[in-house]
Amino acid sequence: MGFSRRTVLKASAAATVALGGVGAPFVARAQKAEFSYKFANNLPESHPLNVRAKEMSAAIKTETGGRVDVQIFSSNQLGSDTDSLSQIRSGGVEFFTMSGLILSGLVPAASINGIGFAFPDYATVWKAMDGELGAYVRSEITRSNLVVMDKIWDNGFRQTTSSTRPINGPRDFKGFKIRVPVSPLWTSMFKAFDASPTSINFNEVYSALQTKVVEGQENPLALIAAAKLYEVQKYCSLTNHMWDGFWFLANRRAWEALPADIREIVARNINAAAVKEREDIEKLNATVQADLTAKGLIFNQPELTPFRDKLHSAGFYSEWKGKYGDQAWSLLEKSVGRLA
Ligand code: X2X
Repeated sequence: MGFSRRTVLKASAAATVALGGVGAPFVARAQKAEFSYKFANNLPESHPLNVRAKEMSAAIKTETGGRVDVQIFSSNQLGSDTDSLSQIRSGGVEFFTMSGLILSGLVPAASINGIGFAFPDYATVWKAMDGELGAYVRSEITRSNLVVMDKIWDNGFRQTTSSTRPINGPRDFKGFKIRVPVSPLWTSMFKAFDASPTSINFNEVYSALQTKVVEGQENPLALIAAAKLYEVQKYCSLTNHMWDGFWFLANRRAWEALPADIREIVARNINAAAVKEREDIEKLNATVQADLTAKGLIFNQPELTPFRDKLHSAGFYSEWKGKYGDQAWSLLEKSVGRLA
């Protein structure tokens, strides 16, 4: 130790003097919140989900008089999606947004909105997810002992990028080395296209593309832009093959530790932020393709019917109908029309 006791005493006395009369009330106001909760997610800070989450956190702090502090950890700072799913269950994190497709590792029904080419447009998505289909999925999530907020956040309709070749039709998927999120539905769907899918968590996608461990990946345009995937990809094919969203999950013990009036404030602000985030993505969708083109990505719009036909002939729809069961499948078909 380089300090004598006297030096330390002198230094701390000096610090007290330096803070003076201003220090004391400031320290009192900066008291730790009664409920300091971590919110983990896998998206870059600039993505609308994190922009709206920041506003949401500020509103929660104000409305609860500082009792609740939601701290946001973007870009998998606290671990990959797979890690975060364990943490939300154990209470290592209190809040986490996760794609229903990945959550299906724990709650099989949660991937149902990702069935290939099921949703024709956003109007149909929100009607289903804010309606009966979403309610069914949330009841399944609740059964797994997680808490889930009512409004699902938008990730978007997913498009395919590649460093080697554009995808003009299902045949171009043959042997295509594509990264998919960790989820049986994704693997099954790209296998049905005769592609060669590899499950990789999102926090490793950029480097997997950069080092060419895989040729391509698929994600919504808003995220391709926010995560700068155009830096390591050349083509973007508008395959629009599925709609994906994020459920806002809470650890049950942490949620139930909140008094009822506080819970109401927190849930209301989270759901309001989700609705605003959906609008942000919708607005972004009008301009993002032009932005990505300016950044060098080459777009093409394949005809989509042959992709859907390929999934049919590979038995994809009947296989998944069997897995979800008749109740869930009929809720999906009630929203989107007949699939299998
Ligand atoms: O991992 C992905 O590709 C992402 C960010 O879109 C999901 O969370 C499914």
